[in-house]
Amino acid sequence: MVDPNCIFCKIVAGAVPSFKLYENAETLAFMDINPVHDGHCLVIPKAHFATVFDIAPEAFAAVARTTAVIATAVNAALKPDGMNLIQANGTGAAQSVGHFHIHVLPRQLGDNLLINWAPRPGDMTQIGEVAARIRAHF
Ligand code: DGP
Repeated sequence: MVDPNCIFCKIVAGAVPSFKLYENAETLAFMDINPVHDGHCLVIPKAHFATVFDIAPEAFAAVARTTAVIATAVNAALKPDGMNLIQANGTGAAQSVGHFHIHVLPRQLGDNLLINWAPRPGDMTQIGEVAARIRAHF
């Protein structure tokens, strides 16, 4: 299941570059290009499912297993004040990429983050450096 117009399918295929953290047969974890805080990354199924309403249960389970691994590594690498796992479905929930994904989102005390945050361009050098710190914890 691949959608040729999907940016995350292109990342899975290697046609679009990303800071990959981890992958296995079913899932891929990579850095978010618009990080809210350092360490903000995404976990996706390699197969294309648009939302939680479409994803196969086995694929959701595989994403959940990888998310636990990634969240633990991000926590060890960056020691944030807390962490949210966020998953959006549909425009009303501010889903902007129609390929199922879970945000692993480190938090800082007092950041007053709204769930529907405004995207801001990331610093690619900084994102790459943070990815290396997280990978060191696998
Ligand atoms: P959502 O709004 O919940 O659908 O989150 C989609 C996220 O995907 C958003 O935080 C930005 C990120 N994103 C969008 N395009 C790209 C891309 O080409 N590369 C990477 N690494 N992340 C992307």
